[in-house]
Amino acid sequence: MPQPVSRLDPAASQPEPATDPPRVMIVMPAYNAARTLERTYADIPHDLVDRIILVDDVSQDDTVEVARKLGLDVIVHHQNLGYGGNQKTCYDAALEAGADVVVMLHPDYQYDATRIPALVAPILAGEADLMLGSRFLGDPLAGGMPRWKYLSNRFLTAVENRAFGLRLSEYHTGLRAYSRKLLTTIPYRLNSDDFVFDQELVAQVVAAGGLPIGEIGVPTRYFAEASSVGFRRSVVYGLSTLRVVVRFLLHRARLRRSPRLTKRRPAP
Ligand SMILES: Nc1nc2c(ncn2[C@@H]2O[C@H](COP(=O)(O)OP(=O)(O)O)[C@@H](O)[C@H]2O)c(=O)[nH]1
Ligand SMILES: [Mg+2]
Repeated sequence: MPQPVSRLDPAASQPEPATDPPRVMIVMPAYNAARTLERTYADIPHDLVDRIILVDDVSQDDTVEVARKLGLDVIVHHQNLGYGGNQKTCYDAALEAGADVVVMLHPDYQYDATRIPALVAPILAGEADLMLGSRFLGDPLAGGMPRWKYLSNRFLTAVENRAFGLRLSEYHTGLRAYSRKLLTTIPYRLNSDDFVFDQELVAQVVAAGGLPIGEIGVPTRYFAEASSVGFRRSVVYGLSTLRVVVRFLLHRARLRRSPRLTKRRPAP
């Protein structure tokens, strides 16, 4: 019996060259998370995750001690930079550490970390570069979201969907995942140091083009430690979000170009 050709080819019997599995890293922008960090950590799917980086933004509690005890990679800010400033350090550190997929998870136990495998799956499959864990695919009011937050979220989401040409169910979640390609394409360092950072990032992704966005449903959890943002800060956040939308529309219409909506020069 003649052997199949491939059997006769010595190269064909060699094992495939080993490729490293993609590295999934979690980043946690932390501020006063000592009471919720252990619970958040316990729900992380550790077999999937290469590294967990926590950036502490000068917490007034024991966040740093708890994080070190859990064995996380801890980076300490010496000045309070705010939620967006914190995330800049998070993404710089994850890219530096060689992450292929970066999950941003609030350490306040508000988002269900057991959903992370489903969140990152489309990125690992090369089908998405940004994935959002949406509370609005379920019933956020039943999960305890205050009605005024629910309504303002719905309003801002409708405005953003219209401007960005997307059909997402929410933009204001604290559970997100990004591909390395996304984080090296968009200039996130130019964004605000405040909460509106998250909205600026989505506008940058849309402006860049070619970075697909997806979402999965996550449960809504509200309890005292999970939410420090009150009415006044939410109003500032809402207005800042509308400003992001206006900036995006002006940029797209070429009426006023915005450097932060322009792609980064590709890394050599
Ligand atoms: N770096 C930094 N993070 C903050 C600050 N205030 C809140 N955060 C973090 O931002 C995230 C969202 O804040 P949170 O109060 O939970 O907002 P809400 O859940 O949307 O009401 C949480 O992970 C907080 O730890 C701050 O002043 N600086
Ligand atoms: Mg929260």
